[in-house]
Amino acid sequence: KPSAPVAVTAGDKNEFKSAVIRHLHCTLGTDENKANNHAWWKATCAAMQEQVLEGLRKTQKTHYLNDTRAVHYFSAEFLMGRLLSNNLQNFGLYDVANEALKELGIELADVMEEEPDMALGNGGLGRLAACFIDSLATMELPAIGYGIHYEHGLFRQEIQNGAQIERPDSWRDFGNPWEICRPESIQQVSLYGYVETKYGENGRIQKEWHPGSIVKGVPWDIPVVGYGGKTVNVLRLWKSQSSQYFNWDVFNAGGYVDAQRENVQADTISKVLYPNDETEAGKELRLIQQYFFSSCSLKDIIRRYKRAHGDDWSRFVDQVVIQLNDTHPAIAIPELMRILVDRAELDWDTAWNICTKVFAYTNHTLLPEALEKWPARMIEKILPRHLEIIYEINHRFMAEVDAMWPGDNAKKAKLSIIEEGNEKMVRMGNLSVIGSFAVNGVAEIHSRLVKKDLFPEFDEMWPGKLTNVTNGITPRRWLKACNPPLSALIDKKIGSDWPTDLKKLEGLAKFADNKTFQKQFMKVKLENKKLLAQEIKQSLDIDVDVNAIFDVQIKRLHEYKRQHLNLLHIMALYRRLLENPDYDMHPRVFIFGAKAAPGYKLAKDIIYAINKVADKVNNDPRVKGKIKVVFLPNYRVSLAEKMIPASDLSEQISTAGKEASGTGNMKLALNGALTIGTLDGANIEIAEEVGDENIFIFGMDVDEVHALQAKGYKPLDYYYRDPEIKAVLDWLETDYFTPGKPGALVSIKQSLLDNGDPYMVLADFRAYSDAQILVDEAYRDKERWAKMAIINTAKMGKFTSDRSIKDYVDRIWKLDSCSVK
Ligand code: 26V
Repeated sequence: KPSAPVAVTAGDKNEFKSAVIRHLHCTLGTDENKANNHAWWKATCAAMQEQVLEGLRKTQKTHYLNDTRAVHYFSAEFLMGRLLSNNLQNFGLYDVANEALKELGIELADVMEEEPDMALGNGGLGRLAACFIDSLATMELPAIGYGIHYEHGLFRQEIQNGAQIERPDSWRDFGNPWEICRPESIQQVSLYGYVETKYGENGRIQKEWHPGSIVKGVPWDIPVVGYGGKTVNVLRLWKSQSSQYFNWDVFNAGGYVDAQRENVQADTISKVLYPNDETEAGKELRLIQQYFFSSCSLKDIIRRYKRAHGDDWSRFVDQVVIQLNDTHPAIAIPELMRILVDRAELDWDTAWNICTKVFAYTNHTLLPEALEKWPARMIEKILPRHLEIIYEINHRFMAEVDAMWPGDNAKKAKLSIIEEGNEKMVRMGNLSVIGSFAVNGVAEIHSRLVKKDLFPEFDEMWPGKLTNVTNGITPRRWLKACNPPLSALIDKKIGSDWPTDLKKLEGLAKFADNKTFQKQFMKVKLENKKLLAQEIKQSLDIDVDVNAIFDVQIKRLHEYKRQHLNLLHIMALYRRLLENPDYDMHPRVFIFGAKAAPGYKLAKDIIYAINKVADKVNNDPRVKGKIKVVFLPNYRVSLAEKMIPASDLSEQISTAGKEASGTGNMKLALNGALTIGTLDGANIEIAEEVGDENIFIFGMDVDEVHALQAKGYKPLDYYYRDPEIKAVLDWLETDYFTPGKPGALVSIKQSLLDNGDPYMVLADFRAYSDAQILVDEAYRDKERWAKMAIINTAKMGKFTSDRSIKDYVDRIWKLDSCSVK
């Protein structure tokens, strides 16, 4: 078990201090008098990095000597956020660093604010990957994360006159103190070109891919420090670089010249992270990104394997398991087949047997528009040999389908990797299921729907292959580091080993009725709310009442997440107050954080509407400060760390069946926020843990959603039957919130009425509004609310990512931990 942080000794402190000074002088070329906070930040990181790298060396040596089986987590996204606080905490050096800097006249908190977020992800999927590698290191499991070293992470959001503007994110502009370049492990990746069919001496058909261009993949390693500081794994991110190589053979082959013109500029491959977008723009480069990092990573794994086992492939499946984080790295499946069949010259069946024992796949969404499909023509152009291999995999698989359902062409059409139609498409989900030994969804309900609605035939063909692993979050970042006062209170009550054994929090439940503890717990919440109020004042110049309910919805902006349901309810409250100045409600601050994909028009319109309603409500004296609406720009990991500890109410209001899991729901509940939510994703499991009396569940469940869809959902019925809904929607059409610009908010009304309200906002509105009344009542009873909040924190043990990782290890990866001395 990793030990709790030790008390600060003068020796540690002085050592840390001199390391910081040394780096200020020798790494940064400045001194104590000249250094600004940015320089102090870098020097502090460098001092920390000395210890991190020692841990890394020990870990790598131990894993090498023990020839350990390892999991390789392939993910196009790792949303790491900031690392200094995390690394200090995990090494138990936070207090040491804090006091060392204090003696130098520097505030650690200010220094930490200098660190740019590593925003190499869109949202839940990328942050999950970051939590998972934290847990893997903490649990001393041999693991490596593989991804892309994007030069620009997710765009920075600015709000101008209420509208979202995207600006480039430049997290590395002034250098990143954590990363280490490893030129000794560069890989080469081929693209474009053509395939030559040859006949070997033994009569065997040989395929040779003559690539049109070759790019270099340069690995940059980020150390991943486990809690307790013993195991330090790596996150290996590949940066593309042009190689000198140009294939003159191909060039001279004449006919191919034009095709090769499409050569990508090698260094654009890892230039920018794509936002989850509705639009199809930049598709080709995205596929190249996926292949680029999958191929580099596979070759890296194989190089390491060969160092220990030479050309003997028989032990590969014992040493290597690869987890595919969604279908983004699915092209790794045909890539491994290519390497084994074309390069290592294994026969197809041997190679396929290896492949299907190595890969496991996690599905993160059921939304049809988010399921990846690539035009076969595009794959053929970029990866001609891979398309052949995909066809071969499919051909053999179709024979299996025929054996199971003889002559059933409908089944074949549905299960085929290839979707026939105007344009042939390659279904990456089907490829992933067929090429993996395990497939999992990310919450119970989601996994049930993966089996029942998305892949029912696969479930029938391979019973047990489709399974569930409920998501989790690391309590090191999402409680200990982001909420020090609550952590200290918990330590005092139940001891300090909960960060690695989160079920221990149950020990708080017995104090839920204790008035003193309730007061202490809510005092911490109040202090956190004051800090957030300062942040809100600073960033938006809005004054908020810290005794109001802090009602928080933080997540990507998408119709299925229904920020507009929240907004309609705010407008309804506002209207009630205008109609009846005595309308009885506890003051509320509605706080949003959300980025919209740049091409997602309606999502941007919803952000605009939130900001316009905020302008009006916040400045209307008739409201008497009872409602404030706050949209905090540029929602990101480091902002989440400030918002979550200060939240009273957590909005988890997706249409049932649409949110695969959610992980913000877990972070908020862990920090003592109560959930208002639908029976969707992990909300269901949160309700099971905390009990129905400690959560506000409302609205249709997934069966009711399906039933209403089947019978024909008519949003106009709700519009005409519920005068409040009608009034609020009609309000959007006026220029009340957008003076001089009537109709500026009309697209929201249109999507709900003319476009059929695809996520059934109106159907759930009244239930939501009623649940909000119950929230209001509960909050006014201070003791009742305190008790509920404490129970929420106490019952979150299940949602540690350590538990998720243990599920993966026991049921899928079959890994042993390896302790590092
Ligand atoms: C992608 C796209 C792309 C096209 C436009 C619409 C759209 C909508 C969503 C997505 C995201 C797909 C994958 C994803 O991020 N899923 C999230 O994974 C989290 C971790 O498992 C989970 O908690 C979230 O519920 C799930 O949405």
